[in-house]
Order: sequence, then C-alpha cells, then structure tokens
Amino acid sequence: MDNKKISEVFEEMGNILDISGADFFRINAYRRGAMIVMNMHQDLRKMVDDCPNDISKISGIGKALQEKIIELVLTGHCAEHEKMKKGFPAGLLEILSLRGLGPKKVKLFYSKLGIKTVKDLKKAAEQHKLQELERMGAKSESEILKAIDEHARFDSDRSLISEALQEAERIIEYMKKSKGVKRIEYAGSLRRAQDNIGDVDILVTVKDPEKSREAVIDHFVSYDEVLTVIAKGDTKSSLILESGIQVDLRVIADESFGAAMHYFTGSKSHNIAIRDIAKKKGLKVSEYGVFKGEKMIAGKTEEDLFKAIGLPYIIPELRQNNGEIEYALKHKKFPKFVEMADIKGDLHCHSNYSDGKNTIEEMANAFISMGYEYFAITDHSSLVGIVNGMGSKEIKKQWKEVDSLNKKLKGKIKIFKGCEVDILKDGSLDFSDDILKELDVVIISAHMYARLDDKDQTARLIAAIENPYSTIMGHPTGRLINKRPEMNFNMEKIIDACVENGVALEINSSPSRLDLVDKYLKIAKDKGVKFAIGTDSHSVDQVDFMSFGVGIARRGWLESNNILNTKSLSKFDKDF
Ligand code: DGT
Ligand code: CA
Ligand code: CA
Ligand code: ZN
Repeated sequence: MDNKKISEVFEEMGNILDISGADFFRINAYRRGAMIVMNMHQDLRKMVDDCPNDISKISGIGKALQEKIIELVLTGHCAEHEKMKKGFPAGLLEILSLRGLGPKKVKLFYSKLGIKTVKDLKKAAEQHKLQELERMGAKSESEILKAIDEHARFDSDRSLISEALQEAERIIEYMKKSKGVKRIEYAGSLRRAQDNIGDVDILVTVKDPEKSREAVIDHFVSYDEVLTVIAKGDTKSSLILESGIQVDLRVIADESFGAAMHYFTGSKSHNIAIRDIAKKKGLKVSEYGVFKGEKMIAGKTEEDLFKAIGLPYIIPELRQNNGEIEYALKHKKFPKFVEMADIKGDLHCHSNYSDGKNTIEEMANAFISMGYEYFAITDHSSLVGIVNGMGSKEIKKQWKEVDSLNKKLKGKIKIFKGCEVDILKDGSLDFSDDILKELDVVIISAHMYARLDDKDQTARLIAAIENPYSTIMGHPTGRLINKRPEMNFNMEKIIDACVENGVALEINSSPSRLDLVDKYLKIAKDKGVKFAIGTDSHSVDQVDFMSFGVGIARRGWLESNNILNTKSLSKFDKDF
C-alpha cells in the first residue's frame, strides 16, 4: 500500500470518528497523520522495508500510527480501521465526500432524517426536507443538489497520470528481474500522455518464447502489490493492484515489437484509420506486423511500420485520430514538436513563503538538477487564507532572499521574482501596482468565485488579463481532474485577450490539473498566443511534473517557439 492509500485510510478513520462523535484529540491524530503521510517525500513502503522504527520519528506520527502504517504496508489493511467500519453506514462517508459537506451536517442529516446514502440525501433535498433543519435553507439545499450532480459526473475510476506512471515504472522495474524478459515498455493512454488513464498497458518481448513466456507471466502475477488477478493466459494477463490501478500485460514475439507497440499505444480510433490507409495500399496492419499477402514487410519498429504505409512517423501523443493522419498524408513531414530537452526553466512554483514545503534554496537545487537555466518563484498572494499567502511585507522579505540567493547561485541558476496573484471578484489583482511592477513574472490565477455565470466570469478574467503587469494566466479553466469542473467562460474571448495583451496561457503540469488541456491548445496556437509550461511545484519532488505538461503540449501540436520557457536566459530581456 502506498502513501496515498495510507493517507486515505487515516483520513477515513478520522472522518468515522468525527461523525461518531469521538473526542477531538483522537480525530485530529488521524487527520494530522493523513496530512503528513500525504505530503511526505519518503515512500513508506521503502521505510517499512529499511527502517520501520524510524517512522515514529517523523513529527506528528507516533508509535500508534507507526504500527498501523507497518500493518497497512505489510497486509494491505488495518484491523482498527476494519473495526471502525463495521456497523458504520458506508454511505455516510460518500455523503461526506460531497463538496461543501462536513461531518456536522452529515451527522445532522443522519440523526434528524435518517439519511444514510447519497440517494437518501438527494430525495430529501428534492422534497425540501433539508431546509427545515436548523441552519439550513433553500440556498444550501440547492447547493447540495448541485454537489450531488457533480459527484455523479466526476465519480470516476480513471487515474491521474502521475499515479499510473508511478505504478507502471515500479512494475516494469520488478518485471525486469524476470530472466526471460528482453524488452519491456508501457503503451496505451499513458504513452499518449493523456490527462487521465483508464489502465496501464505493458508490452514484453521474451528471449525464448516457448521457454520463458510462462515464467514471465508467473512472475507478473506474483508481484507483491497485486490485489486481484483478473486474467492469466499464455500471452496475456491482467491485474488489479492495491492502488486500484489495473495493469494489462502482453507477451509478444520480438520481431513484432514495433507493430505491437503501435497497436497497444492506440488510440483505438487512430489504429482503425491507419488500418484503412494500409488497406487501400493492399496491405494489412495488425499487432503482429504489416503484411503484403502472407509476407511480413514491416513491424519490427514503429518507424518502419509508418514508412511501409507511406506516412511519416507520428508521435504517440498525437495519435488521437484528430487531424494527425490527414496532416501526415498531406505534408509528409511534421514540424518538430516541443520536448523535455527544450525546456530551459520553470515559471510556476511555491516555497515555504506560502504553501510550499521547501525553502527557495532547496527549490533552486531541485531545478539545477533538472538542468534548468532559471526559474520563477511564484508564491501565493494572501487572498486565499488557507494557502498561507504573502502580504506585501513577506514578499519584500522574499525579494531580499532571492537577491542574495542569486548572488550565491550565480552561474548555476537564475531566480526570477514572481507571484501567483489571485484574481479578485471584480477582476482586479490581489497586490497593488507598486508590488506588481517589481515582479518579473506575475501569474494571475482564479482560485475563488468559480461559480460566476459565463458573462461575468469572462469579463472578470479579461479585466485581469488587461492588467499591464500580468504575464501568465495560471491554470486557466480551474478544473481539477475527476473533482471539479472547468469554470464557465468564453474561451475564445480569453484567448483573444491574451494575444492582445501579450499574456501567456499556462499549461499547468500538476497531474491533478493539466490545465489548459490539449483540446484548447491548437486553437490558441493558431491565434498566436504564447504558452508557459509550469509545474506549480509545491515541493522538490514535484519539479519533474514538467514532463506531463510537455506531453499535453505535444498533444496540442505545440512547438518550442510557442512556449516562453524554452527561451534561453540570455534571450530574455526584463519582460516576459
Ligand atoms: P484507457 O486505458 O482507457 O486510458 O485508454 P487506452 O487507449 O490505453 O485503451 P485500452 O487500455 O483499452 O487499450 C490499449 C490500446 O489497445 C488502445 O489504445 C488501442 C488498442 N485497442 C484496444 N482495443 C482495441 C480494438 O478493439 N481495436 C483496435 N483497433 N485497437 C484496440
Ligand atoms: Ca490503457
Ligand atoms: Ca488496457
Ligand atoms: Zn494556483
């Protein structure tokens, strides 16, 4: 069981205790434990292996939680948690997960109206029974109905790309220990860098098919994080891991590797279109190769597959049957799309001046190890109280620190002064001009007032874009994957305003955001907007989220010259 799952178990234990009316200290011990585990850098699975007794040395984790962590890692469950869940209506936890509902309300609905499930709650709200309860009204009742609707739409069993990638890399590492494995790669939506992932697809070729195939599949199903083996055959197998993520494995002959990679990378609709083109040329494409009659003429690599049907190589990220095949047929050559090696810096990150976990110097060292020339430190302004944002006193203190770090780190990396400034309700910014004018990078972000109607929201955002100090519009749609929908506004008008005012649109690379996502990028590129790919890192271990943003940019046909942070430091004047 990984940190995220352990944290969820503790969070759930805290919630059960809270709804059941336990004392504050017990509730808080679990909630605090959940927070700490969620945010810590070390992998608890590794700690349990290497140094289990050090776990209770982590501040906020006592002996009792240490024991539970060890139990969870080793057995996948925790007896105390199971005991708590027994007799506790599971629907109450689901109700608690609705936006805007805390334990107090859940308890109130349960004790007064016997509401045990989301379905009960919906019925009671529709019959206007909730508004009769104390401190409830027609407004809160309709908010609850909205939250239930969102919940139904967003309750998804798809994973974030970061979670899927982590599991894929771990199991690939493990599979490499099986002697029979020759080549191993992941394919599917993960390779296409999609913004959410249904399951992980892994391809393996073996040294000696007859001899080692069985051993490789046996090794796969013996992975120690398997929750369920769904299928186990001669050439394929599927598992569900303890993290809930499904992994499909295919064993193929080495000479078909390219064709199989192409087939299992998909997308399905891209594959179908490719097959049609081949057919017109009298060829047949399958997961085994490209065939002319009985004869295999290509398929050892993906490159020779595309070549055999007369197309240039199409990068995995573009394989969506969304114009890439028509383009390939017409132009015979693609532009060079942006790649990780083009990225020279990161323009969005946080330190302990707001809600980040690390100091600016620690962040600087993490960016140095990414090979960057520069980064901008962009802590929050103070509007959003929960993120511990900076007032004008703190940001001035930060400038001094940045100045002295720039002296100390000269020649290694340059730190730009920045801020992620909140957009207020009327479109003005959460810092005054005398602060803003000192900054190299001003990210304007909407964190609050997400529910304004289309017209008001568009006007509000345009007002912020028109502020002469704005440089980048942060996570433009405000969506959280599987959790929160995009804000309502007119995207075309926002793109136009960005072009007019020289404001870049962000591709926020945090796996729970990936915002903007590719569907908007091509339109925006064609209108001539600039982009900034930023990680929104809140700790040193998030700086490599950059690759997810670059994947999204490639899906959106972006080239290096469309993106601000591919520019070398020497090419930057003061303005961005
Ligand atoms: P996901 O897992 O829902 O995020 O999306 P994918 O694209 O990874 O889909 P998945 O895992 O069902 O299948 C992996 C690839 O295998 C898919 O992208 C294309 C290929 N594939 C699967 N089923 C079919 C099919 O019925 N026809 C064709 N042509 N290709 C298929
Ligand atoms: Ca898949
Ligand atoms: Ca699959
Ligand atoms: Zn933000």
